[in-house]
Amino acid sequence: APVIRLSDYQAPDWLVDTVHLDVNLHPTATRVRAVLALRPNPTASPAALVLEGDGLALISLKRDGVPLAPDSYVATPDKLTIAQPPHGPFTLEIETLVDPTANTQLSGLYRSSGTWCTQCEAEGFRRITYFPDRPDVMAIYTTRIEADKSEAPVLLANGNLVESGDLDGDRHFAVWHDPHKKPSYLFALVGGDLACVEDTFTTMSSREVTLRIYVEHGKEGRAGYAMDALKRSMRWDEEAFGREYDLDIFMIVAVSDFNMGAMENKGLNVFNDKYVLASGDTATDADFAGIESVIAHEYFHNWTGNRITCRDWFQLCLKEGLTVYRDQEFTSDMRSRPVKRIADVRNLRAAQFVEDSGPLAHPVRPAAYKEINNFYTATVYEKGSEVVRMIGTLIGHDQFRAGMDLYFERHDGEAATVEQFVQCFAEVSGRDMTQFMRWYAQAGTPEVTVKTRYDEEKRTYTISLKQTLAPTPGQPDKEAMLIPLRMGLLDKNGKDLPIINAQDGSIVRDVLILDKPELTVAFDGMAERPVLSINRGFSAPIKLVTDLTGADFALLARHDSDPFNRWQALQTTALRLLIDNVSRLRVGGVPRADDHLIAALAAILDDAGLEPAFIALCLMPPGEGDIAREIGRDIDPDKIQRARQALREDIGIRLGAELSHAYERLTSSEPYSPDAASAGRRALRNVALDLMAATGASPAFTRASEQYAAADNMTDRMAALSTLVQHDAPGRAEALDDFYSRYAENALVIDKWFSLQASSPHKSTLDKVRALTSHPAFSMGNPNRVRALIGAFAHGNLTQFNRADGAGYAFVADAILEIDPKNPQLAARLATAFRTWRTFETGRRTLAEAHLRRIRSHGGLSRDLADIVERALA
Ligand code: HT7
Ligand code: ZN
Repeated sequence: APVIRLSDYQAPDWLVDTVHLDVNLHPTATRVRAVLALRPNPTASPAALVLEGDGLALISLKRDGVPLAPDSYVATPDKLTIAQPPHGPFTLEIETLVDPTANTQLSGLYRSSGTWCTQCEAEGFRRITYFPDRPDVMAIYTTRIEADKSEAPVLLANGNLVESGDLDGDRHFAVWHDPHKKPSYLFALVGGDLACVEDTFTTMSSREVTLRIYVEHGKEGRAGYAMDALKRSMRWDEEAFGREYDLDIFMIVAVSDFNMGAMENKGLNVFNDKYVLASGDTATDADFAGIESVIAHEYFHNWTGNRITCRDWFQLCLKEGLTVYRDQEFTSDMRSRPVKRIADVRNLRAAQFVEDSGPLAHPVRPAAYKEINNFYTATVYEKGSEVVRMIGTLIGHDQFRAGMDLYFERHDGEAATVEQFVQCFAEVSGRDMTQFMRWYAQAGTPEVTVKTRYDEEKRTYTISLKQTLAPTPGQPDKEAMLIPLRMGLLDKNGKDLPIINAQDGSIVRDVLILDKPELTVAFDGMAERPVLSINRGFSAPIKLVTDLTGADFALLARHDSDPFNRWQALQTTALRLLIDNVSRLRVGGVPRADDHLIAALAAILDDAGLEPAFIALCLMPPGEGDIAREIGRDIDPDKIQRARQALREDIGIRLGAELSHAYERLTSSEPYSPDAASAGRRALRNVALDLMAATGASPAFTRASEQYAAADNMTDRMAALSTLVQHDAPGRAEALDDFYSRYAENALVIDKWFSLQASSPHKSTLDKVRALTSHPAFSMGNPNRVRALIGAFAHGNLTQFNRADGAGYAFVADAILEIDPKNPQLAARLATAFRTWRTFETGRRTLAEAHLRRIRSHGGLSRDLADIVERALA
């Protein structure tokens, strides 16, 4: 496949002012008539007109209403070329035929449980009609849809409904007009027999907007939370960013076959039903939180993505990183800011740091790609959000908001670039952002080493910082980054000291700016050695290595005014212990215990002033993936699992009474509510249960069994089941069977049942997972099922995917090859599980590599999968 490079960007030759689509829905032969009003781009010099296609069959072609002579164009499934188009504007009428039922890729027009729907990002519109399918071609769309009334009583497209009516022979039609210019990737249509939940929202300028959520019949009762989240998102965007909704109607359609979470099509968001449907007895607190953030994310795209879109796909972070930042801020305001920050950082480290340190590492704004679908990554999304957050840290809240206002005002209706975005903040703040731009261009996670020194005589405290950035694919040498480190200094009682730094301007407010390879900063007037709290709130997405002692971390864990660093101090302490214990286990030793860590955890558990959700996070030791990442090479996953289990057991034994007390205290007789405070109490109670069960003591298993049976909500039932399954407790099999029979009718709940079994560290897991692929509820054709079972195994089960005998790799490689011909995007995403292969000990490394090579040598791989496998092996 050819490499597409940012440096080759050229403005489009032809522009499209309007698109009139006439879509005649049929299960296997949908006819699409597209009338494009084309005009030469005044800033380019058009020669031929070349429109993209993908698997299309052309039926007819007219220019200004007149059929084109067959020798005046060339149409292949992938391209339509008119060698000598007119010199001025003209209309092109293109008729194509597509087969939605055969479309298993879920890109373009496809069917999901009988519903016709579209997915056009990134390059799906070209699977519907020939088009200049690039985001900088923005047009006004009018869509007429025609279908059998009985098969598709609901016909939807972007914008506002302008006409509808009945036709002969049980047919009917609807015409939708979207007054806003948009790129083709935001086009959508839906046709089906769907139920609808309706509400209204009054905007800040008193306009009433109709809100509709379409779901399968019988599922209306599970759309209420999504509707509530939508209304809160709309209000928040007005209050936090001054952004108002801009159509008369906003629609969401939930479908059960979807490659990602959701899609922000203008006025007609299409969602994976996992991110719409929830009730207390079918969805966990985490599911509710997921729905809230995805609903918000897609809604926020209306301004960051739709009104202002991307000039080209290299600018993907312009809409995705910024919109993730906005949805994270929304959740922080709706729920707990510290808890959200910790959750986001855990996720960033687990997904993005791993990506950044392996063969698939790429900059937040990649410079080249072969398959754009493979760049919807944690780097573009989550690191992209961190980069936006750092701009806020550098220039402060008010200037950040002013920069956003300028961006909205200046670029509304445009396809913009990252430079244009950052320029807005440079202008409002007067700050030179040249060096900061390296965050968009250089891949890899910077490592900052901090050494501290206290001079008792001079009463100065000195911090020496050093930054390094390891080579990543295609980037052997790196330049110094501009790293904003929010910091504080604590006295021996844990109180914040004033930061007095007379020497230079490297500290602004409480932010230390590291912009050189090395920097030394001195603080004067220190009567005693302070304790450094640095990278507060995780102000920069870096790896931090400090010379802080165990006692320093104990002080931070107990007193830091920054809750993130309180949690981080505990994590760092636990990680140091775990890594030491992995080393001990590898030479045949036994894990040691850490009294200080246990004491610190006891203090947190006992601190009535802390939110339960925060305490729950503090009690959870670093995950197996965190430990593996920290070790970085020659990894033995079994030892990691044992070291972590030993720590959990130690916590469970030594804090048994406190955990039991917390468990009882947090037992509630209130009816279920998904609000953050109630969810936090459940989180802590369930962490306590799991730690008690880690001891292997039967009373804990009895408690888990009782909780499973008595639960009035999915969070508690699932947590109890998970404890039974993860610890291989007696009663595990019965509980799993019971769970299946209770929820057999609900595919989204059965996905939890698949995932739970796929994540068990037990050595029988692979056999179970293999057997489950033949279960009637499983399907290789449905992305949610595949992710729930095989994805959970490959991405979430460190020991069993990376089995020493390579059987985990063999199974996942086979699944990838089976999925690829049907759904390349899904196969490629699954294949990223192999990206860590070089970090394992020789035996596993050799086996993983062999399976990657086996995939690569398989004939007829999709471009998506070939790209991932080639980069993973490079
Ligand atoms: N912008 C959306 C991305 C997306 C997507 C990309 C490729 C293939 C299928 C897809 N479905 C959705 C989702 C978002 O970030 O909001
Ligand atoms: Zn997005």
